[in-house]
Amino acid sequence: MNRYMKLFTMSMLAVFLFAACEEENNEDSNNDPGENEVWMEDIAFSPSEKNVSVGTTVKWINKDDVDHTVTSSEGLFDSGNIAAGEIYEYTFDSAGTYDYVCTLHSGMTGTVIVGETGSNGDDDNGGGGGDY
Ligand SMILES: [Cu+2]
Repeated sequence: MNRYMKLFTMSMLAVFLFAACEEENNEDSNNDPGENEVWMEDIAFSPSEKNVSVGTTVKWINKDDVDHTVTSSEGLFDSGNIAAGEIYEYTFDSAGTYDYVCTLHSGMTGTVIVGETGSNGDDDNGGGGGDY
């Protein structure tokens, strides 16, 4: 009988922990940039380094209350001012490393690393991202 009580308690605990974790995950997914999204939040790009494959359209979403820009360091793209809540999109058609800045906030910088189609998964597993 004791053993059953212990098992029962353990399983109840497991269910409780699982529910708690799931709630946390849901919260995270609401507070994190989605796939192919970069958020402008707290005067920073998040994530500041983004790995995508060729042909990907990256969405920058301004979550701050102030304007930002997404401006390529090589002059490849320039969003102009992005107001609070606005979105800027750019499609990366060739592989490479693309640095960009916000021209309104010094030190607000980001990088998009575009890999050949099909090699992106390998890159992620290689530990470059750190998110996985
Ligand atoms: Cu900015």
